[in-house]
Amino acid sequence: MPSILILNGPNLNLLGRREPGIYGHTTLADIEAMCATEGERLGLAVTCRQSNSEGELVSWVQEVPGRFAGLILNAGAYSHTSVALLDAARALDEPLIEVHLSNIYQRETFRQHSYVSLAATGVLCGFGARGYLMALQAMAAILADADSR
Ligand code: CA2
Repeated sequence: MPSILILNGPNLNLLGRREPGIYGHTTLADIEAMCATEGERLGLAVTCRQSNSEGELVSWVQEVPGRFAGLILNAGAYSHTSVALLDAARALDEPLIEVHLSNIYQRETFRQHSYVSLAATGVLCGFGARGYLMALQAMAAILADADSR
């Protein structure tokens, strides 16, 4: 069964407790449980990790080759600032799907650019917690396509 790594960046551990108007009421634990269930349905083994540290996220992205078939990444605010995460993401051959809970294009100008997007296979934003499930579905389709070639 292919393994997928889901990484969440800074402050996403606070989900559901503050700013529900922007990010909803779902907690990160809820999202991780939903992803595990959806992964099972799709035949994907899902590993979820969260860090507030840019360096730890970079190290985890570097773990993908050889261990995971794909990466789903919500790098939080580092999406908009981190050339280090972009460089790590660019070193991957595996599919990378970027997720944001909010529609970053409806928000402040500084959130409307993502370095991670430059290395992403695709980007989902504005679908709330459902975006992670959509990313898993897209990942399953991408991996199935690659298998049939
Ligand atoms: O929309 C997204 O998923 C974001 O990646 C969430 C980040 C934000 O910096 C990005 O621009 C867009 C923020 C993560 C959650 O931050 C919270 C802060 C306080 C309370 C709850 C969540």
